[in-house]
Amino acid sequence: MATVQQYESGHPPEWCPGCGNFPILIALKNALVQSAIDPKDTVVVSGIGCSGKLPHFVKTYAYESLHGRSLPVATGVKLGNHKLTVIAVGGDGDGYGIGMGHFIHAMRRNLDLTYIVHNNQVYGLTTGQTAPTSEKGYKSKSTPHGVLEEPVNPLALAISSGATYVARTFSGDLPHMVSTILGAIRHKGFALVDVLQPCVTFNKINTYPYFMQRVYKLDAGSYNAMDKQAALAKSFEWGDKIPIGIFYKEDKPTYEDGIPHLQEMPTCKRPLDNISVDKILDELQ
Ligand SMILES: Cc1ncc(C[n+]2csc(CCOP(=O)(O)OP(=O)(O)O)c2C)c(N)n1
Ligand SMILES: [Mg+2]
Repeated sequence: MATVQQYESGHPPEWCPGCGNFPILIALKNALVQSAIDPKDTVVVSGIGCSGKLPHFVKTYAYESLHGRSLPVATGVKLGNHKLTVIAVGGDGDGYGIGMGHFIHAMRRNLDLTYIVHNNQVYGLTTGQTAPTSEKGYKSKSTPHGVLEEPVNPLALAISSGATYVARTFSGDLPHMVSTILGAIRHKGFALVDVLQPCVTFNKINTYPYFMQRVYKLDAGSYNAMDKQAALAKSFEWGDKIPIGIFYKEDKPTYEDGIPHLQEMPTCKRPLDNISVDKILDELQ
């Protein structure tokens, strides 16, 4: 079994002091250790953003892709070798803004992926513009009079689009993050982990104290995460109280389960002996 030290890449993160990305990175490494998956069988893929730097800081296979494109790349990796554990990470702008189409379609497919969204409700890397999850009225350099739109509700979208593990956690609660991310990695199907991640530099509204006063854990004893309607209703609770935990969980076949050749072996292991590259090239001309 690997140790947390074995997941150190040797590149220290350059996030702002106090950034909620630090505990997410620690939680991911601890969840990977507890998952007992060999680091060489793990791929972490990101888009672009402060959060998108994360693959640099974890010693697995890694890919920092384009803004909003972590899920298409993660999908390609998974279909190339479905034996790998594939984890996509990125920001709320990356996943719920420019990457929104990919987000919904990846969930419809129920690919066996873990998707961790560092939801700081702001564009961090580009110095503090309003994001799709910024609260209505949020003022920033891009919306100086306050944003007019309603924020995107990622959990409601995930539950209604076909994701089979839909969870929210908080970067101020390390044990909760570790168990939520570990559950997502172990889950067979598309797992969304939306992390409430204060941006200490640009978001002066959704701060650590803001969340400390509001966040509460869904009660595993009384809350039934298999009830889709109840999960959808719960996903709209946001205000004086903000629930964290597993909102929805379902066991159903993955996209990979429906692809015949993957039942024999991973795509990357298929022999190429009887494939004529010349013939394919001729057809393409
Ligand atoms: C196609 C494209 N459009 C815009 C950008 C500029 N850009 C880089 S990161 C980013 C938003 C970052 O916000 P978020 O995804 O929430 O990540 P954070 O930095 O907050 O972690 C933008 C707009 C880009 N790199 N590529
Ligand atoms: Mg952001």
